[in-house]
Amino acid sequence: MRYIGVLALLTVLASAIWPIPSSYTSGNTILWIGSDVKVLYNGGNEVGSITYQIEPQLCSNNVTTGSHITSQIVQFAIQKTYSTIFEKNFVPWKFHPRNSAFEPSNEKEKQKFITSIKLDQLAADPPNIQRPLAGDVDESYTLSLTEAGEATITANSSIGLVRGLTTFTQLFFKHSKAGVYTTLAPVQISDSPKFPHRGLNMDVSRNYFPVKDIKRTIDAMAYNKFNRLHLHVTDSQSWPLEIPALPLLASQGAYEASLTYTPSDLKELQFYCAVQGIELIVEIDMPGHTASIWFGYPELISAFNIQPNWATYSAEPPSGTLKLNSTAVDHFLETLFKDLLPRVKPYSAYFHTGGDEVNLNAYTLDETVKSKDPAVLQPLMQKFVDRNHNQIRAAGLTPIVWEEMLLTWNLTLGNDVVVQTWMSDQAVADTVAKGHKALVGNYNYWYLDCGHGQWLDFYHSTSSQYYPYTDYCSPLHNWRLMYSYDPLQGIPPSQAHLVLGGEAHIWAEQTDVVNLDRMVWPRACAAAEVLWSGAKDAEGKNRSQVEASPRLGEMRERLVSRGVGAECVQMVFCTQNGT
Ligand code: CP6
Repeated sequence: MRYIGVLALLTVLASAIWPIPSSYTSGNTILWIGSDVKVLYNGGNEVGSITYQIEPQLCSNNVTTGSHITSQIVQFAIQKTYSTIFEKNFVPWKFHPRNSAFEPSNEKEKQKFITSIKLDQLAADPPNIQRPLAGDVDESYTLSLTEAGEATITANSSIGLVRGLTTFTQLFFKHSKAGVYTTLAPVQISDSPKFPHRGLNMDVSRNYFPVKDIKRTIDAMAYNKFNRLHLHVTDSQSWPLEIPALPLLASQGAYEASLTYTPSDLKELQFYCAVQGIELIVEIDMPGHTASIWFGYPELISAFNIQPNWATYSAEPPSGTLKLNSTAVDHFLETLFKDLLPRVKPYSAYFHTGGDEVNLNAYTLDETVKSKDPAVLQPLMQKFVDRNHNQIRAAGLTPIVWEEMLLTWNLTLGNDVVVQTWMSDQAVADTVAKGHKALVGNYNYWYLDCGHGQWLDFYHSTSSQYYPYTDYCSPLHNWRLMYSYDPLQGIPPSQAHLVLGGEAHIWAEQTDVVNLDRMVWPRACAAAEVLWSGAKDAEGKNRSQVEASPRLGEMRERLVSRGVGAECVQMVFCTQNGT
């Protein structure tokens, strides 16, 4: 009890920055901030001092050179900082005892104001900052706010400044009468990420999500210092991605003609990510999870929609797999890559070729194979993957695959290939033991699709088949379970550097735009903090959920005030009266 009491006291003294910085001290001096505050970038030398103006949203711009995007990153960050602090802030009554004077007095003219925000970028951005390989971009920053009202953020890259400004916005509250203030000066923060790859995987095939909802998700990601949006943009159920060179993919494979992502939609999302320090990684899952290709190009697909036995051939209805030994499939993929990879490359270092849940039975019906013998299939799969990966490398990109390609199929993959694990902690250990870079995201912890009642089962009307995932959601994947997951559990320290980070996953069989926000937030915040701050505290113990809970509650309020429909963490009583 005593221990909890100490933690509660700390919670009151520290403010609720999420994810928690590596080092952070604060005081209790009140400072106000007004929208006339000057923001100076590199002493005004490089792009001049920037004062706030509401500009049309930066979106579908082209990125050409590193320096070009640097000024867009900085300008976007400043605009967002202003709108976050002055237009989308909240009154923190939920975090103070009722009937108490929880706010500073409103005699603003008697109070001290923040005079300036200095942004000092100590090094030029690397070229292609918007398409980093892991670790290429230094996201660390320091933040200081003096009692005299001088704020300074220093970083080695523009993205470091973005991360620092994101933290800066979390120091402020809206006053119930007027103005915006912090009670925490002086503040000293020095912060850097534990893992270079901090992602959210969003499945936009099982249900369609409009661009504007994906952009809201990107904003919420940036607010949590996530830096990778993995778009699982195709699957067996629909193919929403327009490929101009293969027009039937989307025209036949999307759920409905308007439910597609045009090349300009993709570019808008890529750019919207890039200016916030997020890399948009495209996945075209293959050879499994491809039944939606059948609607436009049936000759390429084996074992399509076998009724009522789809479950014999695939994980979900409809079944359907790219044929494994087909020159028509080879040509199709060459055309697909030639169209898509040059559009991916300006904004991403990676291309994800999937490879999960391939069902061997589907190849008994594939006339180019006619076998389910692994000894027959394995060399064909090796050829299939090698051919694809060589094209990806030729386009200047690095392949990512799901763990099955390495661990189930035992393929020989290039050293460059990043392996995304999902089935177990053992899979992470096995991947790095083979010398491969790994992404984590164990489905028992970081799969967000298990929300409220989802995935107990589902019923496919055409085939009259029940989907039998009866125990996957037990225990419920709540934020505390997600917070307890350590990407490095069971990994020898000598191989830890191969764990690039991980992703939380929102598979969308039972998520659409109506419940998107509450399925993802605030549970994904738990993964974000593990990935940015590490799963262990300074003493090497698992981070305290008791400490995190009220801080997450405040983060949830910040998300809601920014227009994200994040679920409630707990009742107001708990935070109004201490943890
Ligand atoms: N879709 C795809 C899915 C899943 C995977 N890949 C999945 C599998 C098991 C569970 C949840 C989701 N729906 N393409 C696995 C990577 Cl429990």
